[in-house]
Amino acid sequence: MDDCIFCKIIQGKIPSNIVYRDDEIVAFRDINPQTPTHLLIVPVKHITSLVDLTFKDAALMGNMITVANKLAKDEGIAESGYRLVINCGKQGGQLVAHLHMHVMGGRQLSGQLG
Ligand code: DGP
Repeated sequence: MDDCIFCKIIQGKIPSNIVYRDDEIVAFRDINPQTPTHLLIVPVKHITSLVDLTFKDAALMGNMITVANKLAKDEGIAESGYRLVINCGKQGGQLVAHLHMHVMGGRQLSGQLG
């Protein structure tokens, strides 16, 4: 996708702080962190949103969650706790139209969701 900011990050066309990469996914630090650790995990292939996933993407999603777990350990927040968030669509709060999982932690998070 030519006009997708996360595709450009994946392709190295715009700078970012990448913390993980494999054939399927890339993880980088959120430009506007809401928590001391705030990472974004994205699929390399352009998937617009959570709603576009099918059963064929089950392994990809498993990889994203497993990498989130690894990165939480790397960041030192696995024991204290962290939150994974995927916003989907306008009312779900999704601003960037490339599927991404937020990995957030490093402080006490609110019990409120939305
Ligand atoms: P969401 O609302 O779930 O679509 O979250 C989008 C997130 O993407 C938001 O927390 C800020 C982050 N973001 C937007 N543009 C950039 C960028 O150019 N670089 C990085 N690293 N993060 C970005």
